[in-house]
Amino acid sequence: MKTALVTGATSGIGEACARAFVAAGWRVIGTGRRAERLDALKAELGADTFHAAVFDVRDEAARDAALAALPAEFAGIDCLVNNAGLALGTEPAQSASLESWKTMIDTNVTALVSLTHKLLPALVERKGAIVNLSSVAATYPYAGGNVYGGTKAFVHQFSLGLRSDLAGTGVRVTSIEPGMVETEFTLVRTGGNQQASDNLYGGANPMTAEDIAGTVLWVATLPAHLNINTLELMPVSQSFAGFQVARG
Ligand code: NDP
Ligand code: 8X3
Repeated sequence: MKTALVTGATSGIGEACARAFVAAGWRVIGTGRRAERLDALKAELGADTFHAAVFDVRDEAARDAALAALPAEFAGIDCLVNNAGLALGTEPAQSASLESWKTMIDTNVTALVSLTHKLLPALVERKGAIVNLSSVAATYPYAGGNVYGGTKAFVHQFSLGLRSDLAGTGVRVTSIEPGMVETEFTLVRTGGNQQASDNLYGGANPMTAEDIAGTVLWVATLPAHLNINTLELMPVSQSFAGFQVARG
């Protein structure tokens, strides 16, 4: 039985990944700050297959304590799903909050890098897999995407760099780059504005967390000689628009 560690399993894509991996016969360590949600997932999925690890990904001491306390059967990690992340705000850079920028960098970049660094030796030993959640925002800039897009571009390029360094180890690395997925993402981004979230997803037939979880599971369970480097997904309703021109 293989084990996946999924960061950000209290909601959205991470929660769907936990369900998908367990349904496929994996053990899952699910992480997040909201203990009650992880407890509910544990009650649903069973303590034999789901372990709740409650910590803020930015808190390395709390993370290390949670990893050190893993039950023996969850201690060998075969797949790291670096999913925990967020966008904060849609303001233009010139009026954005520096605190929000730092929170996005600390969460989406620094914490992801730090956890990956921590688990790499074990992943090499087990010829494991790393699946990183980037975004279409890594490639396509949009107004108000500033630092969020920058963090996801980092995740994309870090994933490719990892592949280079891991040559010959058998460890697989993938950058998953979704467009619009209906989760709590927009609620978080707007500071809890349900109307803004409903307006964005309403009538758009967006992707679901389950769509992305199915893709993450597919990537992680491909034959061992195959590596998906990057995988970009959008709902059919979402596509590209042209450049803007400021006149006058
Ligand atoms: P959600 O807001 O639904 O879920 C985010 C998850 O990240 C939660 O479980 C949350 O847990 C966790 N998280 C955030 N900050 C921290 C922290 N400091 N410490 C621990 N856990 C944290 O959003 P999504 O499921 O949509 O997002 C998952 C990933 O997918 C993110 O990296 C996002 O950037 C990416 N993505 C999302 C897209 C979308 O359209 N929804 C599109 C492309 C990429 P908790 O709050 O309990 O700590
Ligand atoms: C989230 C997708 O398009 O809202 O990463 O930036 S988008």
